[in-house]
Amino acid sequence: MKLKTLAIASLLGLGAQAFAQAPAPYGPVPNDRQLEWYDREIIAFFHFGINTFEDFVNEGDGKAPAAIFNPTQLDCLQWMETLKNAGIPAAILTAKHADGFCLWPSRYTDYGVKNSAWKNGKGDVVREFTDACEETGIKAGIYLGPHDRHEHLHPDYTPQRYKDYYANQLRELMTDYGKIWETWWDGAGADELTTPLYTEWYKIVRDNQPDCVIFGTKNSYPFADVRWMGNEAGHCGDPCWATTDSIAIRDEAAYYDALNQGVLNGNAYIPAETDVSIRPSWFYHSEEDGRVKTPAELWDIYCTSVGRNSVLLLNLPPDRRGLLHPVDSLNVVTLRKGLDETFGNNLLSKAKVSSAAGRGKGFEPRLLIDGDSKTYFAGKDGVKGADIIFKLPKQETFDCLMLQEVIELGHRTTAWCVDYSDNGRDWTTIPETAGCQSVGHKWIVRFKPVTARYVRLRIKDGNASPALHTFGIYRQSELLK
Ligand code: OTN
Repeated sequence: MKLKTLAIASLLGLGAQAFAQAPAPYGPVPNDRQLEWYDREIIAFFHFGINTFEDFVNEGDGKAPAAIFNPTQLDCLQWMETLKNAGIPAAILTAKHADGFCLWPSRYTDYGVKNSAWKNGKGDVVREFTDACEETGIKAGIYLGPHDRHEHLHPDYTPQRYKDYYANQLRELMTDYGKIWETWWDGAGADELTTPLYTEWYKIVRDNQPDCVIFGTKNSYPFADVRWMGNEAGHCGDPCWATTDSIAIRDEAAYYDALNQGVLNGNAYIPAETDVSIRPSWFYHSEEDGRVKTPAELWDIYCTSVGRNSVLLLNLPPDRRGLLHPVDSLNVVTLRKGLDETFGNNLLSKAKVSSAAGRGKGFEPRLLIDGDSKTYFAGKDGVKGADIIFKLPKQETFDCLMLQEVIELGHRTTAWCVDYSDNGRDWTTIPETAGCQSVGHKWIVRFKPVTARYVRLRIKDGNASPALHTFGIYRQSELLK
């Protein structure tokens, strides 16, 4: 981690004179779970369950007979192969969706795989999923839907009684399946489940899986490492702050704004996770085979999620065979190829960099283009602005840029833009950057192609002096168009 590197440099005696001191963090900062989560960038969501075996059902009522669950060729390694080719390092499986059907042989219910036709009731999808994750180095996550329509049908159902049922199932999943990297507490239909219920469930996660990122919303929000982003269309707000308020906001519109945009200088660090399906539905339905999001649509979503300081949780629903459909796989792998082509060539990488701003040795502006996310440019304490000029070896045409902040040091920059010039004296602001505010983990802006010899990153305002580790300009890959 960059902060550690600098601390070691100063311990070795390189510090006092040779290196300037690192800036102090500003405001709430990410914990280690959040830092690891941000670096995933894209997580796969696998909605798979009894709904897959019903025609056009996405929110089952808990009454479908367990026997109908019967994938003919389930192969979780096939799912992982797509993730490996798509550069997706983590995945979350719906172990139980709102219909209550359990993909593992839970000791606490008969409603699940053990009463299905699949493998004569001897199968365990969660086991096959976590084993495949382990074998391929993918980080496994579990969605255990808090809302359970099947249990609601029980004549003695009360939220208090359900608390123990859910706790027992959560304990099975948090203890019997190895390391779990994320749990997902969907807020859909779960309003009656109060924060005290979640308090007990939270302890089960934390005691057994200390590194597990918790997605929380509504009444589970006090335990959240990451928040819901406010819609399922992939559109984070602009700005999108990782900070927000830890107390639930009563007013509905303000609540959705706080989810979508965060709260500048909010008192808690709870970044936004963006859940969106590659198909219109969350579960697979063959009727939607012609409506899979294209690489260009996925690129749009990537830019308004990962490129807006969020992490993309992309749903790839397995079909009735228990396999990913080839079009879903192809499109997400093409997205990765397009991302690699686009961001693999920073047109600033050979530029001469100059700035009157700068903290001193160890924090020079050229570190913005060295391709190393552990080194960074930082300004002087108390100076919130900075102009950094990049002179390219020759004129370049570009239509995309990316800026990344040192998130360990908090949300610092709050207003910035990018200008271009042919002579280094007369500058034009790229219009799409004129209102840029938040940076955070990654901010991407796309625009009409610009041709220029000079580029200027202009940090206009901040909570504190800037600390930025990467800046680049790019041409968008043809694969993404
Ligand atoms: O009808 N809904 O419940 C609904 C419609 C559209 C978008 C979301 C929802 S529910 C919503 O789901 C989120 C995850 O996608 C979070 O869990 C929210 O807390 C929940 O209200």
